[in-house]
Amino acid sequence: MSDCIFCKIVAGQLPSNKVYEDEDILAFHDIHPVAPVHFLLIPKRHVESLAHCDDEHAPLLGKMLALAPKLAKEQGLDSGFRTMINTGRGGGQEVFHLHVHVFGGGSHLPRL
Ligand code: DGP
Repeated sequence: MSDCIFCKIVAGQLPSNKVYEDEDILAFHDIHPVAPVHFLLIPKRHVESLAHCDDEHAPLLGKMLALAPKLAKEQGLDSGFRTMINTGRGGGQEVFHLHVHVFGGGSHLPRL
């Protein structure tokens, strides 16, 4: 998607503070962190949101979620972390390229 910010980050056309990369997935620090550590896991291939996923995306989604604890540990989130996927405008999504927020650190996160 030529006008997608995260596709541009994947393509190296926009900078990012990278946490992890493989053939399918990129992880980088969020530009507006809500906690001392806050990074995003995204698929390299453009997928608009979780609402645009079906069975075909299950391996990719599983890979993304399975990476979250590994990367969180590497980022020093030893006491835990929160994962969040905002989906659609009603779900607070602002960038329409699927992403998993992973954040934590500091004293505590607010209760949901
Ligand atoms: P969401 O509301 O779930 O769509 O969150 C989008 C997140 O993406 C938000 O926390 C800020 C982050 N973000 C937006 N643009 C950029 C960018 O250009 N670089 C980085 N690193 N993060 C961005």
